[in-house]
Amino acid sequence: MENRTPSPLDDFLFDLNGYLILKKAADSDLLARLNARFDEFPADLPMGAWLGGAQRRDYTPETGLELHQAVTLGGPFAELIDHPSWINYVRHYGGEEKSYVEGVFIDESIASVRTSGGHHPVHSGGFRGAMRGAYGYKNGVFRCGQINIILALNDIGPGDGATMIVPASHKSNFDHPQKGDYAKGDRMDALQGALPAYLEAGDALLFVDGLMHGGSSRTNAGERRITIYRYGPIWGASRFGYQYENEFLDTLSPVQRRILQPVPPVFPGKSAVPKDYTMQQS
Ligand SMILES: O=C(O)CCC(=O)C(=O)O
Repeated sequence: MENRTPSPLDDFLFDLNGYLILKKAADSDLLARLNARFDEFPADLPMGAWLGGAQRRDYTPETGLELHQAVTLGGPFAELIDHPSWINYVRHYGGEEKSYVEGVFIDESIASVRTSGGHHPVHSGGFRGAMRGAYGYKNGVFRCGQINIILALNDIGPGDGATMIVPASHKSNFDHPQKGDYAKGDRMDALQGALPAYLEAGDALLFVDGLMHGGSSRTNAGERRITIYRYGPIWGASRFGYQYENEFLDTLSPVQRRILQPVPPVFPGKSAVPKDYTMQQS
């Protein structure tokens, strides 16, 4: 598969709205292999329990099963790291192009299963947004702090708990008066200005984390299955402190490895003078 490259229209729409939908990003073979692995997830995995190198860590009590460090599940999950449908997009928008720290780092990778009643309260937005997820464009280059790729593993339509986004809210100067309280689990279904991102299996939703977003209530039976991979600059750090075992990193291609660990750790007395790891990752 050829690497897809953002077009001038993509740049215009991403700048305007803060998100893009990449149609048919994953093919049916990759979807089948990811879904086969999801079929094996134990539904009763307790919060905090590990599945290999991945840990159940639900963002809220109502998001449903969220396996962090999903990338360590290997195979199809590792293929997503530098997937040709989006790697050039995330490098372009979040990879500090044309600087001495060019490249991307995956900050979080999540496999998410949502069942009826589940949702994720709205969060982010330009108003008092963290630098970590901020939208930026200056002097002809994008400088976004975090670009999320949500890949739909099954069709997500009305009632399925679609991710919702508030277009253009990455540039908001005001708080949304109906935002509600994340900590209280307020639902975003009726939030004015929010749109559900309906996806067909294999489509990917790309957005800057500084866009207001969350997950609408799932009301249908069955499961919504997605992966969430968050890409940021190479000098970033894991939000929750997760580290990779060298045995796992050794299974990856050099490009994939650099995306998970752009700057290998240097321990006192143990290494030669460190290299400058600010090389391009292609
Ligand atoms: O689960 C969803 O649809 C939204 C996910 C989300 O809000 C997030 O990962 O920050």
